[in-house]
Amino acid sequence: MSNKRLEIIKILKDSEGKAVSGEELGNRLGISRTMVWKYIRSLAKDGYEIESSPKIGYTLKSAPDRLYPDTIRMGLRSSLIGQHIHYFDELRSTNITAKELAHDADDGTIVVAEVQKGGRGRLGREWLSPRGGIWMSVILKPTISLAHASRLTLVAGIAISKAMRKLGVDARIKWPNDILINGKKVCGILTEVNAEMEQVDYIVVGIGINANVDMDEFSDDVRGIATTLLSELGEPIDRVSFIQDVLLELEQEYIRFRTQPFSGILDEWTSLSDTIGRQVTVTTPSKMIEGKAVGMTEDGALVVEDADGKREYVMAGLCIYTRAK
Ligand code: BT5
Repeated sequence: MSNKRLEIIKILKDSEGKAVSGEELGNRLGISRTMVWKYIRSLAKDGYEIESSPKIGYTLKSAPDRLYPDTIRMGLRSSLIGQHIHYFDELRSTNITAKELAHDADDGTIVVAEVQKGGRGRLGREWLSPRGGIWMSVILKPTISLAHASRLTLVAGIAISKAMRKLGVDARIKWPNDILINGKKVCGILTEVNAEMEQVDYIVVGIGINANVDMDEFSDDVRGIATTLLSELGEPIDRVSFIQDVLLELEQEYIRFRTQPFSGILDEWTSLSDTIGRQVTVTTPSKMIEGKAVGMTEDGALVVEDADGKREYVMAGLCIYTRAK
């Protein structure tokens, strides 16, 4: 979006429902009233509802519910994550596009799509991504070893839960990569790593959030296990301000990750965890582990203790709760 269009939106937003004359807009932007009119028309084409009354001026009635980069950048409080935004109305998967862009991209670049046609979870599982959700991938380039890459999933989980909790929902993290509200999945995280000689080249953290998604868009299977922010809150959220919040929380956690001992992040993860303290069954490709989830290691492995006190450490797997806390 051109800077002039952006400035017009900003001025109209700041005037909080009061009309701004074409003359004032023209003066402030250093352009003619005819040019102002042209910009207003092009904004209307993109879904901005702008009332224009002769002699009085222009009033912004509503902005489109779109995650346009300029709209996100306006009011963005993070200074690294989200500085570069690649936006698509429709994509196969933001993770695929992020991996294509990653090599030449700056740390903190994000890829966002309104709809994904081939969204993916772990092990190639399908991730339903209809309109109204937040489907994005964050490209990160920390100087860390491959062994520590999975820690970024925990970092993202903390950031997203914190942003959701600010909306007033009881978001909790289910190991390893789900965010739940009242036991139902509202968000999934898919972290993919590219490394050379044990040194991380880039990490793509794929984040799928069921924000303003209509539950009817889901298949019966997914409807049974999923929830959306819309249905938890009973009204749609402002996706732009929410994504700005997620990016800020993510940046703060990312800085903490790079500058402080990992133990602080582990403690926070544990306090937001839905899994620790529960009886679980974790299925991995090679075995099934049953017991109580008692903690998490520095590498992101879940510690499961059986009835005899024997401990197993699980890096990845399908975790099912077998009994309530
Ligand atoms: C995940 O996998 O939870 C990771 C999902 C990551 C999605 C993001 S969106 C942006 C980026 N681009 C991508 O292509 N992916 C990332 P997993 O733990 O394997 O869970 C997958 C399972 O969740 C599926 O088998 C379904 O049962 C269920 N599921 C599918 N769509 C869902 C949805 N929208 N909400 C809740 N559950 C869903």
